[in-house]
Amino acid sequence: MHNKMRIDILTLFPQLFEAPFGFGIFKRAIDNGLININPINIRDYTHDKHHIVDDSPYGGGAGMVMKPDPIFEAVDAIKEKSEEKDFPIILLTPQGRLFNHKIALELSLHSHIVLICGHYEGIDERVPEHLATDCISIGDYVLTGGEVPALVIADAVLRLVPGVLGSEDSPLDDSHAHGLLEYPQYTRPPEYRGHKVPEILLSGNHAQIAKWRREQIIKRTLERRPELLDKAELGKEDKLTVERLVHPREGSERRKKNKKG
Ligand code: JFT
Repeated sequence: MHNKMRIDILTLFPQLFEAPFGFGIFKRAIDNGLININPINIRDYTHDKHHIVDDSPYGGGAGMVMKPDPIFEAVDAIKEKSEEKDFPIILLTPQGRLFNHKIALELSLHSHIVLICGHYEGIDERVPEHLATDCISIGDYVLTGGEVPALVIADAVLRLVPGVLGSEDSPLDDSHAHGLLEYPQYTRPPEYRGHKVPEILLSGNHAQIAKWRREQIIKRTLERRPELLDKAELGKEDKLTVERLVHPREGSERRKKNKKG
């Protein structure tokens, strides 16, 4: 089992990756040698005088397409140095499979991954067909390029590397690690602008607090992301909570009244 992770990011804008990893949790992890984030400028792998990385599309059409050769050559250079022989080479693209926590967990098991970011109207299809081992999208909306998706993936994966979060926080506690949304959290003051913290949380009754939190998890997930409940493995108590929320208690009067026929 590895304990370190390297992410190479192929991009036309390597500076975009400086600030996001230059502070807080990721800075500490880099300084401690747990993770290595390595932006690589695709333009460094051109051979012409003007370092051209794009060209007009075959068959016509608007805009420019990224050339395959600098990207293939940049990956060749990475392959020559890599310690892991079957590392994932991931292309960020709106045509990829949808990213989620399970994919983040799978990627975090590797000691080395490569992310390829494109721009313009897209990348020559030979990159997804013959170079990338995986194509991923972070969601159904349109961005200008693959850099922000690469940041999202790097963030989600790197925080799962042992030691990155420190010893206190465990990625096992994550919302989505258990497939449901989290319960609401509060801190001081107990009342702010007339809005009170739920009384149960100030009661000191830990059993009741645990029960309330579990109900909040079910309630929120049902209201905001009901499709997550279909996939989740619920206990008996959770199922009763769902039942109670979906069919709020009605007197027999009202039930008769609603019944048709
Ligand atoms: C957008 C993207 C993802 C992901 C890669 C490359 C160029 C711009 C573009 C926009 C519309 C149609 C190209 C990218 C994404 C996402 C990823 C590129 N563009 N064609 N947008 N939205 N969720 N991953 Cl290369």
